[in-house]
Amino acid sequence: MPETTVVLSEEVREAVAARRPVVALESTIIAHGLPRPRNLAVAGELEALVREGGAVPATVAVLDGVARVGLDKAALERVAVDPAVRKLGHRDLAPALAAGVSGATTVSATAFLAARAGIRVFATGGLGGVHRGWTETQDESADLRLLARTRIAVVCAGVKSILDVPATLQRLETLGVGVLGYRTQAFPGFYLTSSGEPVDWAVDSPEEVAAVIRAQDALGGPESALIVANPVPEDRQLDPVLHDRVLAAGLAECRARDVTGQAVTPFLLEYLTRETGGASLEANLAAVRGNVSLAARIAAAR
Ligand code: PSU
Ligand code: MN
Repeated sequence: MPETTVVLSEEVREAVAARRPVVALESTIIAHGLPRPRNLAVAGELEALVREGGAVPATVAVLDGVARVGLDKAALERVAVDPAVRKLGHRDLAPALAAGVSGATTVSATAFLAARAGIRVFATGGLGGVHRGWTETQDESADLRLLARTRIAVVCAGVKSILDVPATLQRLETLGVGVLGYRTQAFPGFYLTSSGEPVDWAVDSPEEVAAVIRAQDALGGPESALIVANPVPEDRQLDPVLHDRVLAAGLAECRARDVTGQAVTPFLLEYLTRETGGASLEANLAAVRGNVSLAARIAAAR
């Protein structure tokens, strides 16, 4: 890749070169997943949490046609406040670079760029996956296919509960993406501590996750991600009854308004925030914070 296609910040470049701990962070959650103006404060807070955990934060985004790994303060602010910032999955990167536009990167685009930059650990809120009603809409997040081809550990609170969680777990199995439950035997439910689905492998410490990453590297073979599924603490989860009720209404609203494609996930996240009086947002933030802190400890344990 030409040196100007993917640009690492000086701090990230030096840390990667010296094999110091680095954690990649996505920017779609900042630009399209959280309400303004809180999103800017959260962006800074997440970077600070990575540092507290002993790692260098590398938030990823595309600015004026340049893919950037590691943003300075001004760039982070642009991602948070500029309404022209688009949502970019992996497949959108080439057209965005060619057109010279700016965009926030989803899990698929972030994982791709972070892995290219030599970063091994990535934290987000909840992954994309198979949407409910998939048989009609064929809406499956590009996150899954990309994670099947990318060697990176992704710390997340499972997949977003707006999705068809059992179908998403099936797809992850088919695609050969490993899933570890972090201190849990149940796959987390994003806003909820548990999705009710089991996981095959559970780990108890950052060191154990690091050992799995080392084993994956030692095995070699086809590249694929490792999902570290870290549940939101029970006392921070969204009330499950409220969750189910508001989500059902949100899904119906989504259909009634014919919201499709890239707009579905931001629409539902915003709907839940509004209709739960902000409670879903707090659960989302608690999950993301926990994931970012854990990712930093995993990166530091490698
Ligand atoms: N996690 C969150 N909030 C978000 C996302 C993740 O807590 O907004 C974003 C991620 O960028 C993920 C995207 O890749 O939602 C999935 O969107 P879609 O379903 O359109 O692929
Ligand atoms: Mn989608």
